[in-house]
Amino acid sequence: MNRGIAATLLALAAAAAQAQAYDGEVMKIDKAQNKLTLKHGELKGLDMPPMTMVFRMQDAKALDTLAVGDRVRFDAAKVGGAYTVTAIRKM
Ligand SMILES: [Cu+2]
Repeated sequence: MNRGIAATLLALAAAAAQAQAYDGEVMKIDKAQNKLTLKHGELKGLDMPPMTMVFRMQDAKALDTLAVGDRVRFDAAKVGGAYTVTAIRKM
């Protein structure tokens, strides 16, 4: 296989692996600190078992759309050493 094509396929596979959305439940919202506490299931992309933990929000305005007890789907990544919610929506 052409090396350029192989590299492209690897990049696409990596992007697909990172694009998965996770299930969670909102436990606490801290608008002043731009933080969100989620109870989440396994996060395969981050190699993390189910737990309750605090995330930083990439988009602070998203906190205005959430309430404690909401079930959500979200994406997360480690950004600058901090676990960060990169996208989130109510179920
Ligand atoms: Cu966690």
